[in-house]
Amino acid sequence: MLTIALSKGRILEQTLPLLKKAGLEIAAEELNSRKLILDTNLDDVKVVIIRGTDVPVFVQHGAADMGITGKDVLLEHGANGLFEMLDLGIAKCRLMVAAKSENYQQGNILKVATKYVKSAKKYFEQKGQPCEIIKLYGAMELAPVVGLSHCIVDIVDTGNTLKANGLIPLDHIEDISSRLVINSASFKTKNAAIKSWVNAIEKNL
Ligand code: PRT
Ligand code: MG
Repeated sequence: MLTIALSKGRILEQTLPLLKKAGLEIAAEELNSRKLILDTNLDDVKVVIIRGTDVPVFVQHGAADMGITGKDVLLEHGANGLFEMLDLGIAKCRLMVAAKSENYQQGNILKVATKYVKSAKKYFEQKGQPCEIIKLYGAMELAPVVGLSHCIVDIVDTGNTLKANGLIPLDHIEDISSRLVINSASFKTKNAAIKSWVNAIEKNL
């Protein structure tokens, strides 16, 4: 039995066609049901559809053998207990610094609002910029507008969300896309099955 953890939301929409091309299908009735563990067209493969941030947690602890989630999420989680096997090239975006203007810093300590605490810390540390990270869970764009922070670190795609809130994208931190991750123990114990899925997915990218 193989369990695959998928991120719900925008990543899922782009994941299902990839899996279908690799030979794995989830019936619409399953997807639309309230079940948390979904059956697939294959008796020995089950799927769980969860928050993207929970995917590396399930995979790290072996509750899922494989998973698909954003690189932004993986950078925050760290690589403990899992391998990043494939860049799926879906749900592409950029992790960026954004602010009201280029001269966003006031004082010696930069106030940064973000949900990407680890990535933001690492980025400003490497620049030698002392900063205070203010952890938010959403609506980061609001923070500089209401004076909560000097800048934000957030995902940017079209840039429309920043623009709508009077912010401009400034520094590029990382290119983001969704990745296939594998539980490190499963990679040994279920090696043949996992390898054949990785190959089937990769072949059809
Ligand atoms: O919203 P919730 O907390 O429930 O879940 P989620 O936000 O984790 O799920 P979802 O469906 O939004 O998917 C998030 C994942 O998709 C991220 O982890 C990224 O890997 C990837 N991704 C790709 C994006 C975007 N593009 C994206 N544009 N995630 C978020 N956004 C948001 C961004 O946070 C900002 O608010 O879209 C806005 C910016 O978009 P533009 O086009 O206006 O620049
Ligand atoms: Mg979202």
